[in-house]
Amino acid sequence: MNKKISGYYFITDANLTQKSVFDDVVCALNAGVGIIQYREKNRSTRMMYEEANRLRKIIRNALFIINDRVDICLAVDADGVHVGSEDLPVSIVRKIIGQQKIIGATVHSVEEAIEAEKNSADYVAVSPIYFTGTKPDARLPVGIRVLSDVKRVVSVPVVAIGGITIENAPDIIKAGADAVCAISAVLCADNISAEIEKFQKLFI
Ligand code: TZP
Ligand code: MG
Repeated sequence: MNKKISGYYFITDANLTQKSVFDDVVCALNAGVGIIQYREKNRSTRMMYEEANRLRKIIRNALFIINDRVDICLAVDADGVHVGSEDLPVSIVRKIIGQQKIIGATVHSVEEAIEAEKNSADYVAVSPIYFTGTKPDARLPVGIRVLSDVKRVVSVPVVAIGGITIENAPDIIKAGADAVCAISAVLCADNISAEIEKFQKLFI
């Protein structure tokens, strides 16, 4: 598999799901998404491992990324891990997971993006672009300007996240985002696959 970090980037959310995280991932796969991140903040390590392992078995044609947890990434042989400023530093994650796996890093500024790339992040996620109610501890919105500034200075793919909707996504892509994550906009929709397809069309 040779998938890139581009297009619509799907992230699970057990609080927003209407059926189950597993059902949501199936909808994302049916829409042909290229990247799926398992993001779980409230379960025991054992339950996370079991859920991630179950997802690993069905995610074959998309990149499978684990949020926060390097151990779960290795345990289920996911394709990579996504870390933020409160997780293990990117340079340490690289030492643990080796050269083959993907590391994504959340950044809030140009300086953090440069640092993440220097430390071998494979992509950076600029966060949050706009206000979001989905992540209670999200920082203040950085806006579209930081996104375009980051795009100008790093050579790794740039992902945009936070408050993204089908209405504002075109501007975000114009500002340089290689990929967009939109959690509530997709998980709260009546038809998750159809909603994802709307985002995917913006990249054609
Ligand atoms: N990281 C930064 S903002 C965010 C995460 C996980 C939540 C984005 O959710 P939404 O519903 O797309 O604003
Ligand atoms: Mg994190």
